Amino acid sequence: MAVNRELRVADTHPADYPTVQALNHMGRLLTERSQGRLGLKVLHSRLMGEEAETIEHTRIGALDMARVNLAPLNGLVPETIVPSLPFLFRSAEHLHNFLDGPVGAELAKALERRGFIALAYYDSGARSFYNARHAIRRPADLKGLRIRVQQSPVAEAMVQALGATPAPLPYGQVAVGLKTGLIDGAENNWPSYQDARHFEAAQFYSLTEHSMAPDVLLMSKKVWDGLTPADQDLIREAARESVGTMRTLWAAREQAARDSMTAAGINVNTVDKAAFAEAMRPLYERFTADPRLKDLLRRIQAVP
Ligand code: GTR
Repeated sequence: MAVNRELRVADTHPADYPTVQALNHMGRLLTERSQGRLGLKVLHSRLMGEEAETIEHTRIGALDMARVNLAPLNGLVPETIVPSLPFLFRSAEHLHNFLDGPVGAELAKALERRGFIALAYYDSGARSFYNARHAIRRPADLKGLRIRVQQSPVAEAMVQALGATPAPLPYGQVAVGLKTGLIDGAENNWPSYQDARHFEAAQFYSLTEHSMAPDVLLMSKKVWDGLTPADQDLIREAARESVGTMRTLWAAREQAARDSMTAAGINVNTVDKAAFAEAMRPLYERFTADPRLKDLLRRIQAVP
């Protein structure tokens, strides 16, 4: 169907990544239901630049939407710090209950105050450390390693708490950084580790599962405010429906990536998780000094 107005949405992931597929699904729904008045142009594979740029472009309205992780928003929207804290979510169920409930809606309000309409939260699994040197079993094994982290003060502090040196590089530079030895390792979920080809140089994947910061689909509030309420409803509804698709795709993709990486001979090991949680605990005090954030933390923890 020919589309009248194509909203441009940026995603750094490649065409077959679950987030991109979920956006394609959302675009189809939107076009069908608006009878061709609205659609999505999904600009994947970093076509619109790295995550930090797509966030800024969305904020100022130069881009309509961006699918990003919460961590690179930490500097801009303080409330996003809380769900980016390590060892916060007890399970995917705890995370979903938070995102789908009133506390998730409150986070969306905080994003709105900073110029973003949060249309949907997408799964991003659990992030673990991987590196080119040796298996990481306890925090001391990270000592002295240079580890790439997302561009967020929380992510930097996490690695510092373990005695490693954080390197906040954009996602697109990680594979080369690993290959050239600029960095020793990084941390991410299984699908990113595989699709961004980090496994080629970093062959030790250690199951710290320290962070479950979700992804989010942001729309520019500037663009949003120029739409009719009826079109806003259509967009919200299509985004809401893409979440179920995303969760199904994610669960399958996460397992498939883990299986294929294991079959390819990657060294996978379990860790002493309690020791990692303990080493990172001081981040809670440091990053939730603001009483509003402390309160948000308590309420996320209290979600069943
Ligand atoms: C991925 C996430 C991306 C990006 C990336 C990174 O898991 O989906 O949005 O934040 O990690 O490490 O930069």
